[in-house]
Amino acid sequence: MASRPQDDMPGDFGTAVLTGLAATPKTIPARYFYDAKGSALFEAITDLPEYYPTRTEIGLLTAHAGEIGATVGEGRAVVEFGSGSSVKTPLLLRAVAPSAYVPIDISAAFMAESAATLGAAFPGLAVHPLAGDFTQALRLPAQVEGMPKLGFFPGSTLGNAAPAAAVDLLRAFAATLGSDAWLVIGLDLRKDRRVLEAAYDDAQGVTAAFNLNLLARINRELGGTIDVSAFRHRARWNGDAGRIEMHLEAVRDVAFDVLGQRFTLVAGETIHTENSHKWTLDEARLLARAGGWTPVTVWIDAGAKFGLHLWRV
Ligand code: AVJ
Repeated sequence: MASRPQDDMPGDFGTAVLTGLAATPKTIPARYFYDAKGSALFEAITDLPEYYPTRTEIGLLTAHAGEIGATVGEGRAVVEFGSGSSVKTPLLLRAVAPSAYVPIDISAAFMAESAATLGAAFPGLAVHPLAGDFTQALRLPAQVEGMPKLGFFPGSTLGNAAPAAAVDLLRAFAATLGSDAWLVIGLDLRKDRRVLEAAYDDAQGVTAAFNLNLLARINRELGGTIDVSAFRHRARWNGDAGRIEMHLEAVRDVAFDVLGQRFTLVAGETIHTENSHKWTLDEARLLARAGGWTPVTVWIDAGAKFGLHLWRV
């Protein structure tokens, strides 16, 4: 095959890494955590004693999915922003008896796998995966045109977005789902910083491995020469911004190459790898309104750790 100019150009990951490492302060977008190794490490995080969000949200869905079903009614098309969780998605689908299920994810391969698993668990349910970027308003598959929609965005994944981007994302959801839509969204609550910092810096070091895997991924996929042992995992609560920040901190002066470019950090300098915003209930309500939604119901666990919200467009 003839050589094309693109053959020598970095892909999305390479471009993001080169741009982020050239910036001050250095940063890499959190979405690049999730290669095969990173996805497996995230699964392990969700089982950690310190990481309360997943089990708390599953508890809320188990307790209240029936009320969600009674409120939104049967026969909607459930549209999940993300490729679907093997535990949370079935809890919702069982309760709302949908006419169709549309998972939306950038990664068509990953989505096909989880869509097949769900299809087997719900025989007779029409599953129409959509490969695309859900941060933009999308045209849904023709098969669900005319059906009223129920959006699903669990996991407090919205927390990765800074406030303005979070509002834009919620507006894109409203545009994608159309009139007569509902949204079930999980949002982590603000709480004691010790609880938050432990959730993102667990005793077994799984979150540290998850964060450091980003450097290993750069070495694997972009021919990076990073000495991973020159970095340590950092998780700290930023109270002004209302978010947990994860960083990779250089423990000494360090230099390395990525895609033929040289980068240096001085001891103590960090690469900012993730923001995970936490909201009070008032902030969550403001976020809903700014994003084009009307808050209807919120369910909170007994420890006031996590909120499961039901919003109407
Ligand atoms: C998948 C983005 C919701 O922010 O809690 C877990 C990712 N990072 N531990 C979160 C994550 C470190 C998680 N989200």
